[in-house]
Amino acid sequence: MTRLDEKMLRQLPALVRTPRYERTALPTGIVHLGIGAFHRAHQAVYTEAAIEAGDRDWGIVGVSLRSTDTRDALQPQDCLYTVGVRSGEGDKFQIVGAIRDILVAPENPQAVLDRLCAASVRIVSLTVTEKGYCHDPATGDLAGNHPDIVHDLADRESPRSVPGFLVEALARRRAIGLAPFTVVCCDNLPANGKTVHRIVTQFAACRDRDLARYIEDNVAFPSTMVDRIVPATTDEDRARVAAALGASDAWPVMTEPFSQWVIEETFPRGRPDWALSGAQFVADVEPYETMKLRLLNGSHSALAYLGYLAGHETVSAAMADPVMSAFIAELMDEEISPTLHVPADADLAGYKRALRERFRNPALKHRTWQIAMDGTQKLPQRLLGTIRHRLAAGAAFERLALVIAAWMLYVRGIGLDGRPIDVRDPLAVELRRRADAAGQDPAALVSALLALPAVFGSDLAENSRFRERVTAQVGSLLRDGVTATLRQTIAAA
Ligand code: CS2
Repeated sequence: MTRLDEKMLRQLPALVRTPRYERTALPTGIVHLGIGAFHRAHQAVYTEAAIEAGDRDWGIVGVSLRSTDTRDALQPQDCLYTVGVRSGEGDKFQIVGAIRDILVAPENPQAVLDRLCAASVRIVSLTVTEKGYCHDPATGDLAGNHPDIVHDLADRESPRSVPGFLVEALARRRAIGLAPFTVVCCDNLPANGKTVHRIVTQFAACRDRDLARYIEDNVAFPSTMVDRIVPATTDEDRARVAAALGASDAWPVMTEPFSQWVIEETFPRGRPDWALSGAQFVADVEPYETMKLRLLNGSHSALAYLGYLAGHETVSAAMADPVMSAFIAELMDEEISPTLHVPADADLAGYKRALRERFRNPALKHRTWQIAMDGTQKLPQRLLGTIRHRLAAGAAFERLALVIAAWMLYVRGIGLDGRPIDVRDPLAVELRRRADAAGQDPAALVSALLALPAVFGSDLAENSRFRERVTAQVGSLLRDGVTATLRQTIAAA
């Protein structure tokens, strides 16, 4: 079968949407760090619409910070790829052309710095996942002892980390008299613009105070709330895309119809007209972000740990379990919603209903295992902030405690059925060591894991109510299993 590329575009079936502009003429306006599936199904699609509408300044150069996969797959396709939008009502396909080149940072960090210092580049956007910022998730501060940070402070010319690349590029632009780029974080971090601003300034201050002050005064870091569910692409997806295109695409992305992007309007050097595809520009993103992190991502992590332990491979399979789905609805309504400042234009009940529908989308095979990854980086903003809020209000948090308990059992690396779990987390080895030492004793497991200040801070580790509720739920999961514990938790409330 022929491979998707520039020459193939005109032969694709009429129902497949293709770029309607001259790609080769696009200058690079955006360098995107972390060119994974999420960026390609979200921000790149918004940028594509702006380019199609005539705003030609915004070609994207993607950078992979680790693996060569995306570059190797997309280069033979002239960086073209398919976005497949899947729902119960069928599939829609679009070929996106906004990405013009892909670099692999470890192969040639100098080439990445060169691109970051191009005069045409006005935006650097990021989807590098939570752990990509080399920070302490409990405090949001730069992790000064992270090996990549230690490396990048010693060797400025060939960075490995996000702060290392951003700060070196900003220093070089300043030295040659070029205005800085705007940094747009599109990861699920709390107050993501502010958080990345702080991490970058802290890194710069370790190099040179004056540079830190320059960044402080001159670089914009708008916060954004990004939302679109994008499961990892499977071979079955590739076959589906090939059948629709009549050509093969080695690296398509599959997603849902829903997409949302709420952006703080701080772009001193301009931006694409992302509003054309529905992006909302607001003065304060935080209420939207907290609502999304706590309701969507918090419930997602609940479905991941409880669902995985109950034997559900995907989110939609977990949601098809009536006890699990009743639990998720209660978790949202009773324990998460009361902690939110709902944005004035948001309809909370409608938002939650839509969320549960999205989780049920039977056409998306979103693995619980995928969402379970990197829990130590995700729990603070998804669940622990909500728990702190409930503790301070003297309110119940039985359901939230159950999710933390499920995470604790998950990271032991052995399921309730005795089968091994492939735990992916920057702290996986440490988690395993602590869990092994605790054995089958719930109190010992909870103590061992709560003593991770980067995740729980010191306040939660010392809170006896929190410790007690989580320990009780760990005990219940071990003794009675997931479904009985869900039932008991629902009934107790
Ligand atoms: C998910 C998110 O993998 C995960 O941890 O919770 O990637 C989620 O799908 C997105 O945030 C949806 O916008």
